[in-house]
Amino acid sequence: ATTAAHDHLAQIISKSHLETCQYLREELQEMSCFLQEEVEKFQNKPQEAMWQLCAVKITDAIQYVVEFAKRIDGFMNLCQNDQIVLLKAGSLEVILVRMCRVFDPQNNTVYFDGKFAGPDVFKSLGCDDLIASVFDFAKSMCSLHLEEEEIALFSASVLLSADRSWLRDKLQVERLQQKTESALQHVLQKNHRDDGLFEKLRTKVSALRSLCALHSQKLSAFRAVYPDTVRTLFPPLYKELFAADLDGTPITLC
Ligand code: 4D8
Repeated sequence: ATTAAHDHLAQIISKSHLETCQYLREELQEMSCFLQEEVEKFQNKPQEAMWQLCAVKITDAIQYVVEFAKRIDGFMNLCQNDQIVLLKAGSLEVILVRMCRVFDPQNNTVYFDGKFAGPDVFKSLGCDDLIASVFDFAKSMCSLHLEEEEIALFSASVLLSADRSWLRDKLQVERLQQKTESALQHVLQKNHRDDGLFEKLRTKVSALRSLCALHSQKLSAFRAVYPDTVRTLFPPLYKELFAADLDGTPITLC
């Protein structure tokens, strides 16, 4: 494709990203960290209540990712099955990519529920290993110092992964992903980032897959102990994406 075609796609995807990423990085600069007594309030929550809070927060963030997907050229032309397959497999991955925008690597905190929170805030989830891995991931994403346009295109290429199971038209997704990736490479070149960054991002893709697999494991373990909490208190969209095997929740994605 031509430079103009790459620029055009990069622009559309950046615009969609900026319009759907909830916070501007600058807005968050003035935000403070939770105080010790606030941290303790999170830590003293019952496990179910903290899980529910996180499920609600993740669901909010996912709704913005769905909006992002809908604005990507070509995504809406995919059949509904493939749109759902891509969102099911990729929306949490995109959230974890977006997390690096609201992560402060200096003091290992992330913007959560109004302030910056360290891993200790999530203690009552009982998933210390998952939280530690997610924070490590965010830290290493931050060390790549991606620009907003690069984050946008990387998020889009994660979402448009053509190797997801159950895709009906793999070829069509592959074409979209290839276009997005070559626009990303073009932008990296333009930004003089051809220092192996594209290859580093590939390794991030496999890290994302492990993190999401770990999240699913934690959810099934939690669900085994607290089935009613999940059934009655978790957002339907969260269940549909991560626990659809539980009950036949109707499709609310598209
Ligand atoms: O813009 O929507 O406000 C994380 C969740 C981010 C999980 C959210 C979370 C985000 C993952 C809450 C719980 C990333 C932003 C806020 C809420 C993504 C952990 C921290 C969004 C970017 C930061 C800021 C726990 C928002 C990983 C998940 C584990 C469970 C056991 C449920």
